[in-house]
Amino acid sequence: MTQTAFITGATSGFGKACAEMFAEKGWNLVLSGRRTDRLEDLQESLTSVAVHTIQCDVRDRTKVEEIVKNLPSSHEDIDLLVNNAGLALGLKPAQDADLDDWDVMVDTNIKGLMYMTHALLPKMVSRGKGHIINMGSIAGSWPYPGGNAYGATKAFVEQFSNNLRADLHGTGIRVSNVEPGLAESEFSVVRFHGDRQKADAVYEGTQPLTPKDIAEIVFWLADRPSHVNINRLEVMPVCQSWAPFAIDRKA
Ligand code: NDP
Ligand code: 8X3
Repeated sequence: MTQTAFITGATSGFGKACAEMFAEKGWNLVLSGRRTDRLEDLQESLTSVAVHTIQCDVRDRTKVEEIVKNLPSSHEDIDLLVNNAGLALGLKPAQDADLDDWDVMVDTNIKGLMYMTHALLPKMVSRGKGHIINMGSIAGSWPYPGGNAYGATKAFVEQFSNNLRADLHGTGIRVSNVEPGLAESEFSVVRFHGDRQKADAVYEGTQPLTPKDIAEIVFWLADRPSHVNINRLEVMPVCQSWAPFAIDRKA
């Protein structure tokens, strides 16, 4: 029986790589994002499976509810939701950060993920089948300067994932949180508001994770036998690890 995955943020980076990976493995797909040209390109390139694309801003609660309610019959049984749409904006210390950036991160990474989950869960529960894979981050567990609101949104994703598991006990629905570290995508271009030079500098001299690395992990999680739930999976490139605690020493 062909399975169907709903991947948010499929127009770039991890989401696009997941779309390609799941298509290669024969899954039918619902792909969403805001950029219609990218969705059209995906629709054209992924010809081996049934692909349904939806232009949707996950911050729009009414729209999210509407698109889920109006899924075509060919794609209405969602076996996997990859809650991937998200972003970081800014890397300034909290005292200098732009409050609008914080609003967008909270609205997308927290509220958008909640809206998608809330819209799709009832059907999964009634079918007694489903898997939600949330895209967290190492920033949800480990603080770093400038991570402020972004890291906090990903900490929400981690705890929300755990609490979903508690609520879904006995339903057969699986929930996993993937927590990647440094990975090259459009993430840093977005974080630095389009400043490509600043974005490139993030990866200079490193071998970061690739979107394909993450897609392989997401597929592996989904492909475990149905009695196996990976709760959280943290992954960094080898070139990344932790720094010592910062200590302010007065002379
Ligand atoms: P990209 O910027 O390459 O992709 C982000 C995707 O999210 C795009 O498809 C974008 O689509 C979509 N998106 C952003 N805002 C919205 C919105 N309001 N509504 C709908 N879709 C939206 O970054 P990544 O692939 O790297 O990021 C994917 C996820 O992985 C994010 O949640 C990010 O926080 C997380 N992550 C990234 C890491 C990294 O180092 N790259 C590490 C750890 C986690 P569009 O603009 O078309 O709407
Ligand atoms: C993205 C990874 O380290 O830039 O979530 O926050 S990091």
